[in-house]
Amino acid sequence: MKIKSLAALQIYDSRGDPTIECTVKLENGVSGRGMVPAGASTGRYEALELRDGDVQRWRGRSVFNAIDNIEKILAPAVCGQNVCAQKEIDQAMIALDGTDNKSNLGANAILAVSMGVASAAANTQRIPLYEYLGAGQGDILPLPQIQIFGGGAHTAWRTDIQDFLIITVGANSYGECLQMAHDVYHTTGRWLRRHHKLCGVADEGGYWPVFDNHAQILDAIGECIERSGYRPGRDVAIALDVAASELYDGQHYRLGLEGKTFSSEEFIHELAAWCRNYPILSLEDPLADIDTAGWRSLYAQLGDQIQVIGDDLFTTNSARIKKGVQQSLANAVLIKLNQIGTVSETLEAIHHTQEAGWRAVISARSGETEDTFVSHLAVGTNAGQLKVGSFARSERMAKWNELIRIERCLNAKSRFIGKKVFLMGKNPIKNRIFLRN
Ligand code: 2PG
Ligand code: MG
Repeated sequence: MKIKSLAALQIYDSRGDPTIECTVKLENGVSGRGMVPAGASTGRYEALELRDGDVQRWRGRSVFNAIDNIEKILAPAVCGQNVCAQKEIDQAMIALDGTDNKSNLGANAILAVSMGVASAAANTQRIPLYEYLGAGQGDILPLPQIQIFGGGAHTAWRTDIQDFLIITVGANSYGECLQMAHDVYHTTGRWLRRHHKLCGVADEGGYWPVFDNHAQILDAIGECIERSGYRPGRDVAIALDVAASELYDGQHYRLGLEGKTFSSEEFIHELAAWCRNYPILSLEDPLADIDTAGWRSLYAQLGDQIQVIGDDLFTTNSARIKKGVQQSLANAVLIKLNQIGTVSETLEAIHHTQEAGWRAVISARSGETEDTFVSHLAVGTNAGQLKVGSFARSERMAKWNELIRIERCLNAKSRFIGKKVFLMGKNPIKNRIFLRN
């Protein structure tokens, strides 16, 4: 079925910032829609999000130039093409842009079209998006990483570590994961209010807490897991997104909350101590994207015991992932569509990750829309893990809720492997606490 037209709009994301929505219409009247998210702690190797930059209008954040690029440059190339030729369409857009980081036409313009094309293709075939994206192979409901506290760039630097998340390793079904997340999220909210430590809610719906140091935060999560009736580590483990590129000045890491500065090895030492003292199962971006020696060292010390995820390090870029695999820098990759800018390159990045025996963790951004593409991507590719923020705010809940529908749609065919995702592949995690029954 051929593409008839593209219609792009400036809409608003969950931070109230402009973003792009593109509707792809087919000749048979069927359509599909793509909505583009935006990061706050963006990696230096990410594809470029084109903003108009006129400070008099939308504080420079409007996206009308990118929309113009869709209408004037991408539409003539994409219209008339077979909607199911995702790779060819993405390649044509990449060629029209002509840069390595899509800075000419904008990765936001290209991705809006690319996601819209995939949705329209699924719709015209009358199959769910997860089935289309995974060519019918996807049946695993992901284990969620759910944010309890937000920090870093998402809370005006009230804490340095960006995400304090939970992984419900004791759950036996996707539904049970959400029930456990509900318990821990609300217990934590009550606990914070009682202890006068609640400052508000962070960008992704997690609490914005007021603590004196990071150890207190980790203690609080452990206590709230227990108060919810779960065993820290055995039922509910902790995951951190350190987002360490934001803490690094090229030589040192700084934890402003403690007023401490660390060399790379000292920072690894600090993180390793946290991993020993707290039920931490997963560390994302523990080091800066340019600190390759640090990554190698941390992975050699901790890589067999915890999941080590590269986000800013890899930016969903297949070439960077392949290099990271060769250098043994991590054992998992965070996957974000807008870091690379097309659906087919995202699928390729997931493929290279899984081929290396690493885990792919599908992720939303801190600035999101009501689009649920990532829920379908997680199931379609059997990624086994999904991170979309907290257990609050509709742009987050839309993703968790879509998986309830997908589970129903898959019916008896759905699988939930839960914590077994950490035991799979060429890099199984041999952690003493979490993976016992
Ligand atoms: C991350 C994401 C989501 P942002 O760093 O993993 O938590 O944040 O979208 O701001 O990059
Ligand atoms: Mg991250």
